[in-house]
Amino acid sequence: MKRLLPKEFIAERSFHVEYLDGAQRAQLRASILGEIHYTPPALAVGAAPGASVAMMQLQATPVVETWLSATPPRRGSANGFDFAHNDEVMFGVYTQAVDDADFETQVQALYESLRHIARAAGFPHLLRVWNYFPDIARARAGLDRYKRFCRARATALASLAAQAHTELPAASAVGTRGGNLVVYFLAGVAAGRQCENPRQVSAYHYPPQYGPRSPSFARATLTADGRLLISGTASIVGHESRHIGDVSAQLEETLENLRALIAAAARDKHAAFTGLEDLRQVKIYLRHAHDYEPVARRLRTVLHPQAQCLYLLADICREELLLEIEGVAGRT
Ligand code: 3EB
Repeated sequence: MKRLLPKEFIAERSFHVEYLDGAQRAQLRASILGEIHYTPPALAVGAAPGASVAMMQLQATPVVETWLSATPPRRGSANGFDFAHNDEVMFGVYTQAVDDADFETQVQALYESLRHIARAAGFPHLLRVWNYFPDIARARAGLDRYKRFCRARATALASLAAQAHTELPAASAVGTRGGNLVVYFLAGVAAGRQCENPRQVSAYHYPPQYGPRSPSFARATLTADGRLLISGTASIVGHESRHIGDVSAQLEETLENLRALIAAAARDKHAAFTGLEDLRQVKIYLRHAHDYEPVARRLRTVLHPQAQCLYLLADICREELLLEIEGVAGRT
């Protein structure tokens, strides 16, 4: 028996994400909060905020990550961000060429703008952030670009990371093979609830071997309407990478992490989901295109038959990691 949702989680679905093809998007154009294109990109169907991310899609049918609003969104732009919002949630996206020498200044400034824009529009609660940039492993002054990114983001988000409780958003930070720095976010009028994974050290408590500032993100955010926005999840137990060089073992460890996170979130917050079968939209980042077939075959056996999957060729932030999986869980 599934527990009923407590009252605080009963709400209309004011937004959701779908992975759609061109024809489906054209019909929904007035409802689009934002859209993220991967390679090959589809034609734009309207004036919604969006970005192109230089990651090759590996599944047979290319799709567009389409964030939809239950009510017609209002759109605007400020400080390099394009955004759209309804009465409950704001979607915003930033695209710029990376400036390698000044990357940390660039990241810190964009995060400060992001917080300012969202707060000023009435969406003070950061729920979920995606971070994509090229050359994630490239070193400068002894630090790779991901560690530099983490240092700059930590500075900008420091006030969200109090000792006992964090208000950090769920996140992904993944390397592209070219293109721009793209950061996009969801922010809410209502706070989400941060969830951590009992199998993993919280990323914001990673020890200094992973960089001078720990990564500023929560493992997942439970939204006010009871959906779980799950951060990029990899074959990490405690804080250490597991199964170096073995993609199928990394996949199983990652699935264990996802199961543990979903179960912990459901237990703590009385939410109506329990396992991998509750994942509705799933993004799978693979370092090597040749891992697509075995990974997709295995995921078809564990995911819900209606789960939408988007496979992307990408660089994971630790060089030994071969895959990373994120998603949205929750009955609709
Ligand atoms: C990890 O668990 C893998 O820095 O925003 C996953 C999700 C990872 C988000 C981020 C990094 C980030 O540490 C990497």
